[in-house]
Amino acid sequence: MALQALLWDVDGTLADTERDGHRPAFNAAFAEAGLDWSWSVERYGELLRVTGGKERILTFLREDHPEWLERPDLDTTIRALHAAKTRHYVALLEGGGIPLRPGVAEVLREGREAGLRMAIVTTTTPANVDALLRASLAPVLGEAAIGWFECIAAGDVVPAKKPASDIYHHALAQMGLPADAALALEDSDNGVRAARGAGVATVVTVNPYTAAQDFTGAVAVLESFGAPDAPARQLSGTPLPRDGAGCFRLPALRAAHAAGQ
Ligand code: XBP
Ligand code: MG
Repeated sequence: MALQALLWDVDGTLADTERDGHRPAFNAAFAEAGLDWSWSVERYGELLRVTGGKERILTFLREDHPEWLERPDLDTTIRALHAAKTRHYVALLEGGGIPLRPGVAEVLREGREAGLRMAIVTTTTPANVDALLRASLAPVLGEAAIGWFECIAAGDVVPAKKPASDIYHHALAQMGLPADAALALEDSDNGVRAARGAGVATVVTVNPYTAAQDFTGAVAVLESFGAPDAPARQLSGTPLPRDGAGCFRLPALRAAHAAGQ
């Protein structure tokens, strides 16, 4: 089936939000609550194997502070910490934003101009998506670009987060789209498993936290989509075509989708 839609992951794919966005927001929430927990860049990388902020805090407590699991208010405490973390994350983005990754704006624009449908398919909290689109996407592509995503599938709307495929099934159902008409853009092994489990062909753009992961099932793995001043390498998979400046753009994604059928 011809490519009809691009399904975008957010964290690590649209922008490198984890190390300098989510991580400091978690740490600010811990400090605000009077807790002496602080996630280093390295420790956060380990905790990233668990998607979802509330789930990540619970995993951290299991591993580093098991005595907390006995507390009757554990669930409430995690929810409160996570709500504070979301507040800090949104404020951080509003205070300056985190840039879109190389080539993301160009691929979005080409997709839009070609009449492709687009959606967000993410584990992160909806308020975080909204903040990122406003702070990082709108200044580059204009306010109207926020509306290019006909569906924002995010957070707790499904019971199981990535690597479960629920969020992809949810987005496809919302869009009335068969899986083989879509291409997923992801940055992590959990994302690939989620998309592939729903039957959606997937292209990966890695980041420093995910570069060593196993992307079995992805059609292609790229460093990034690339920019004219910073062309990207393809790391594995079906060789994808580049444009004259050495970048991966919509023709590359169409080729990836065709190869993934
Ligand atoms: C992203 C995540 C998220 C963020 C934090 O995964 O794992 O949990 O780290 O978001 P993906 P919340 O890129 O696969 O969507 O704290 O809002 O859960
Ligand atoms: Mg991601």
